Amino acid sequence: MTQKTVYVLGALSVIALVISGAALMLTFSKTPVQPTERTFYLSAIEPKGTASVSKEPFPTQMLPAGGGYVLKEPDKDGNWVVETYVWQPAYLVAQQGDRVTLNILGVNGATHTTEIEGYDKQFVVKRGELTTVSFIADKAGTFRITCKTHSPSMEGALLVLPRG
Ligand SMILES: [Cu+2]
Repeated sequence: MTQKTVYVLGALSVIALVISGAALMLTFSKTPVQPTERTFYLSAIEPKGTASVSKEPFPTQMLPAGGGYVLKEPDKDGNWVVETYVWQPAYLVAQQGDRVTLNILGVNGATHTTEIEGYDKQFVVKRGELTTVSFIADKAGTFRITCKTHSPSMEGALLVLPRG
């Protein structure tokens, strides 16, 4: 086999690969993606930071009210605490028509009065319990998942991508 033949064969293989790749992409793009089950596992958590006034002064700036942020003044030893309530994870993605199931574990905070806005889902997440909410995501858009007990920080969203 001459070197030129090897080059030609190499070029032909590359062209064949590109064509088969394109055909594969075309096949998949024509296949409608069927609605599926989307199961999410979330937790209601409370990250916390502590510091001593001997190393870090107590902040002078107020945090927004609403229960989502907590700033505790220095104790007798000069230690102060900052904490916030959040969903983990906070942002969920599904496609229109999917069955979405949220399993939410209450880890920190006694209760969380929660709503998925736009889907008319209201429920309370309790510490130590797994709250399960399931529905068909038939509307596309961004739907806030808010805890009324810990605003404004305990907020996430369900992003439902339009199908088609
Ligand atoms: Cu909460």
